[in-house]
Amino acid sequence: MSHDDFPTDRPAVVTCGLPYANGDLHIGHLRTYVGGDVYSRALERLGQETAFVSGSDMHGTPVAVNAEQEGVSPEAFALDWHERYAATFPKFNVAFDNYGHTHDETNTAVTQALVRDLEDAGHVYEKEIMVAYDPVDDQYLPDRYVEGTCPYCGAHARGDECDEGCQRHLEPGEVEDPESTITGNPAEYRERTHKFFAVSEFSEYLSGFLDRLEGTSNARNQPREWIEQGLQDWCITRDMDWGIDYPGENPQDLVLYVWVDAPIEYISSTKQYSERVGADEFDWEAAWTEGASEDYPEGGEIVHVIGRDIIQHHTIFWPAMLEATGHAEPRAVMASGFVTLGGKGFSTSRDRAVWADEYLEEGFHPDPLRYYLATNGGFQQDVDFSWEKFADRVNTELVGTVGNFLYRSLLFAHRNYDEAPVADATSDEVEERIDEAIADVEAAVNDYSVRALGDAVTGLARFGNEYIQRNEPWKLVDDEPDEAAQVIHDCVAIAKAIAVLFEPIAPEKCERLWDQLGEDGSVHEVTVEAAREGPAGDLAEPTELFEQIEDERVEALNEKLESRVAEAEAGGEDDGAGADAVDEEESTDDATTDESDMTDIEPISDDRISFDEFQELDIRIGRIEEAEGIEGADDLLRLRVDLGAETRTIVAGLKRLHDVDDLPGTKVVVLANMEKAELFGVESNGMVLAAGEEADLLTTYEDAGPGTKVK
Ligand code: B3M
Ligand code: ZN
Repeated sequence: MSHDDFPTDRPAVVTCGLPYANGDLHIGHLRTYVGGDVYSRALERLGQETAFVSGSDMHGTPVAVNAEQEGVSPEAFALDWHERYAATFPKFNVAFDNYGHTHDETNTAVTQALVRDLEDAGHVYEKEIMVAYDPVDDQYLPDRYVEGTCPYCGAHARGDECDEGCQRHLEPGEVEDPESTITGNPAEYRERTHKFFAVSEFSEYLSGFLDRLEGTSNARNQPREWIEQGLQDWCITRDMDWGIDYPGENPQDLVLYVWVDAPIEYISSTKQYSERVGADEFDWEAAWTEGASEDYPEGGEIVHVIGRDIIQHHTIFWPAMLEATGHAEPRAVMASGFVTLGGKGFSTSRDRAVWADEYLEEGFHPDPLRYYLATNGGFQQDVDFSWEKFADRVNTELVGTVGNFLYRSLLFAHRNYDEAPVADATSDEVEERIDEAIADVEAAVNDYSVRALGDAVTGLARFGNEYIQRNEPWKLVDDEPDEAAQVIHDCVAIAKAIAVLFEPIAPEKCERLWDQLGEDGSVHEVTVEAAREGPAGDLAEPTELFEQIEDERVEALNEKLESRVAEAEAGGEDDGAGADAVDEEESTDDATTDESDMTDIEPISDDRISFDEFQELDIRIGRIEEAEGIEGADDLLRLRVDLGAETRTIVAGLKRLHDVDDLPGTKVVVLANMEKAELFGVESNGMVLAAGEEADLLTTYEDAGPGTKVK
């Protein structure tokens, strides 16, 4: 079966994966939300009735573990983050029709009802399983409370996901050599009775579903392999307090697994939207429930926009749950690649990220970032962020192509004519080119390509520049006023089409353009038909829509980012001497201090290295000659270290932990062939080795002098 092309007569629901309410958003997160927002706006521009929904993911161990580490209740902790997210998305013009959260009444009720339906339909059974348990702390250890080894690939894994290895979802009891993430205690496995959803019964259905599924190809290919390998049933309960109570018979006081109630928030959030605007405007039941609407009994067009790490949940568990309970089948899953920095993944704990707030605090407008995230590479590819690449795209495409066309044509039009529709109609050539751009947008939507949506408009703007250049209206205006008027009319028509077609990507900028064009109402309300209608309004004096980003600005941004990342990394390597770790330590609640004292010893790694690998480390004795602070860095010292053959500058995170004046004369152990790094403008040429949170410096007993090799 193939789906009808968009726009269809059925309502669409575009959803974005719910962010866990447990930490700052960075531009890697934004890629999914911007992608979803661009896509849902594009559907609306095509005239598709669309609800765009999401919410915060409040439950589960990612939230509970972080709340516990901060010494606050998971509810207070998650609500705080939820409110921040709800305030952040609009700042990036990510305009959800409803943004709820999984802990609210709607989602609790919808989730419990759906799980009852699952039980009533006979798809849930009980099973005794082994659950990790911390005997010292007398606590069960679900999901991220436990770490160990992945039974499939041998990588270090969290309890519910092999996040560093094969990316598989792991069932309770699967992780090997378990230990508690909170206390570090080795865990035992204890027998408990849990509820299981019989996903394996849906293998055949899911194979068919994947054949019908649209979106990005990664969302079909990976799950096909999982089905071939044989699906396991899915444990849908957890031994925790934080979560939605399991609805039926529940003597062990279990809550539902977070991945049960999280996707159900897609339904709940749509319901809240319907309740707010009225079912006449948007009917959530008709969109989500099979048979609720006579006109489209199969339900609405459900499009899930997610990160590529949660494909399994959205293409196996979730559609099986929907199928089992008479809900609409998702039409498409768009799974985005990650955003990386210098080729490495973002890391919240290492501060290796470009934060959402940070971007705005730098004074940038959200729309250029939206453009960059939407168009820099295919949606499913990973994208490496750098300020250079960002500035380059902004300067060449937004400023040089789109902005330049708009400004030169609208300025010329405004100076020479009072009103925009200076000719009777748009020329055939331009009308055809606008039609082509509209067709490109339609194709992009049906290909689920947000990048192609951007290309459709830059292509049109490029044509506009070429058109105005070729026709040179400035030469015609005195002697051939009719011809000049036609050219200008055409250019304003192109500008109007750009406003409409670029709205999904740059909504705020396009609204401003709409005003400059003197058009009525809001560009957020029109469809692509408006792009065909030709200009109608009185032109206002144009202003430049996009701002150039200068090279010096890029350099400054890079320096800031690199020092921060390097400092965070140096902090990590010094095992706690960096700013991050110190801050975390300082903010640790008293109640947990004892616990962490007891459990500071990290397990000794099982990953052996060869003697040859060890030989690659050039470790030397050094003597600190000078030590001084570095301007702007709270933790770092600039050391001059005598290594026998030469004296090197080394930056180390020792400032808060040592008396700076005592350091000169101290013998230290130095990793001499450590990669060079620049921290706060100082090049660090080596690494001073230190132990533990207090950065206890390694030294020698006897009189090995500077330069002596450690072996
Ligand atoms: N809260 C976030 C993640 O794993 C998770 C998504 C839920 S979507 C229903 O990326
Ligand atoms: Zn694995």
